[in-house]
Amino acid sequence: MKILDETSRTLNEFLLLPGLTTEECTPDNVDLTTPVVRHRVGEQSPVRIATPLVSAIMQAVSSPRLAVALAEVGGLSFVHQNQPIGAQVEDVRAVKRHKAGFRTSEINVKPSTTLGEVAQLLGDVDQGVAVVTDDGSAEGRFLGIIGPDDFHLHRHGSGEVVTARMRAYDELTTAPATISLSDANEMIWANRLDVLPVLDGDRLVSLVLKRDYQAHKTFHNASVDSRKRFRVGAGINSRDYADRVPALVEAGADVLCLDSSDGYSVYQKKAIEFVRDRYGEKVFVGAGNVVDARAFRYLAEAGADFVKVGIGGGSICITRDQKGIGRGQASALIDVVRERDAYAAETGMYVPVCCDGGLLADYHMAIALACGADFIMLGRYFARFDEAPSRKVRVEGQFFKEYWGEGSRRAQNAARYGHTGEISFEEGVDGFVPYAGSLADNVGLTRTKLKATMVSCGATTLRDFHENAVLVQVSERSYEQNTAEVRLRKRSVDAGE
Ligand code: RVP
Repeated sequence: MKILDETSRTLNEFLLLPGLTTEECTPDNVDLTTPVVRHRVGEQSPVRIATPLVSAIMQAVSSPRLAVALAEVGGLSFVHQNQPIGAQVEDVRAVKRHKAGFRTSEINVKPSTTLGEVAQLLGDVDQGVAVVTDDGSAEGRFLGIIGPDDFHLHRHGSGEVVTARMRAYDELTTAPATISLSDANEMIWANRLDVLPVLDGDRLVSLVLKRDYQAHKTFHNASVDSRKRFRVGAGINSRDYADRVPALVEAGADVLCLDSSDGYSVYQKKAIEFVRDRYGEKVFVGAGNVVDARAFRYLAEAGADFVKVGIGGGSICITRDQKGIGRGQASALIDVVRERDAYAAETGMYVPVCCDGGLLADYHMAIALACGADFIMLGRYFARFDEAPSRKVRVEGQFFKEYWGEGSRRAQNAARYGHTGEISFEEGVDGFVPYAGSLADNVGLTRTKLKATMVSCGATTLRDFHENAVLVQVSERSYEQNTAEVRLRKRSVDAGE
C-alpha cells in the first residue's frame, strides 16, 4: 500500500491570476483551436477543432442532431456505443450525409401509427411535422407528412391511424436529392410551404423547413473533413471492437474513443493494437478514462491518439461512492498533463489530453484549459440544449431535460463495464437538468467567456494559456464565501430583484 502525498483537488478549488493584457490581446485575436489527435511536436494535428468542446459519449447527449449542431460551431460529438453496431453506424451516417439546412427527419412513423402516438411525438421533438414512411424510418419509402394542423384528437380520435389524416405524397411538393439549399428555399417561398421533403426516387433523404431559413448561421470554423462533411466521433468498447470499428470506419467516423470509466487496462491496449494493426495511422482512437501519469503513459505507449481524464467527477456519476475509485479532477489533470509534456519531450510525439466530467460552469472549463487540457468533454452542459435527444419536460412552470448516466440502470449499461449479464450495481443516476435553449447560443456565450478569461490572462492561443497561466488554490473559507455569494445573487435574480 502507498499513500500519495497530496490532497485530491477539484477544478473549482482554483482561480486564475490575471496576466499582462497587451494591445494585441483582444477577444478577436484569441484562437481557441486545439489538436484532437496525436501529432509530432512542431507539426499540426491531423484533426483540429476550433472550439475545444466535445460532447460526452452518452445516450442522453450525443445524437446526430446534436453532433451536427456542435460541428457547426467548431466542436465535435462522440455518438454513444451503448447500442447495436448498426444503430451507431446509422448515427454516424446521418451526420456525414447532413447538408447544412437539410435536416435528417427525427419524427418518422409507420402507416399504422395512431394519431395519439403522433401527437405525443410532435410534443417531444422540435420538428413541427412527422413523416410517414413505409417502415417508419428516416430513409424509408415516403408516403406523406402529418402535423398538428392536420388533426385534432377530440375530433378524430387518438386511435385513428395516421394515413387517414396525413397529407399524402401525391398532394405534396417534394424535391430531388440533388437540389441545392438555395433552390430548396426558393421552392418553399414560391409554393408557400412550411416543409419540403427531399427524396431520392421515392425514398426520404431529408427535410428543409421554412423556419430554419433564418436560423441557419454560418460559423466559419465548422468542424469538417476533407470532403466538407461534418466531422463526428464515435465511442467504442474493448469487447466488440473487431466488429464495431470496421463498421464505424466504413460509415465515415472521424475519430473513435474507447469508452470506459476505468481505462487503465490491458483490454484498452489490445483494442488500440487492433486499430493500429488493421489501419496503421489512418484511423484515430482515443482511450481512457485515467487519473494519473502511469495510466497516461501506458495508453500513450499503446498508441492512443488522445487520452481522456476523469473518474467519478461526472455530474451523474456515483462511481466514487460505489467503488471508491477516482481522483479530484484538477489533481488528475495536472498529473496527466505533466506526463503528456514529459512524453512529448522524450518522444517528440504530442498526445492531447481531454478533461472529462464535472465541468458545470464556464469558468471550470477555463480552469481546465489553464491546467493544460487540450479539449473538454461535457455531458450535463450539452444535455440541457434543444438538440440533445432526451425529452423536455415541464415541472411547476419550469422546463427541464432528462439526463441520465451511462452507468445508470436506465442506460442498461451491462456492456460498458465488462459484465455480460444484468448489472449488479449502478454507477450513475437518472435525473433532470434545467433546459437552456439552443446549442449555438450557449456555445457562443461559452466561447465569449473563455476568450475573455484568456484576454485577462494575456493569452491568445491555448498553447500560451497552458504555458503561462498562473493558478492559485482558494482557501476553504473563500470558496465557501464565494459559493454563498453566488447563491445569494442567484436567489435575487430568481426573485426578480
Ligand atoms: P458531466 O459533464 O459532469 O455530466 O459528466 C459527463 C461524464 O460523466 C461522461 O463523459 C462520462 O465520463 C461520465 N459518465 C457518464 N455516465 C456515467 C455514469 O453513469 N456513472 N458517468
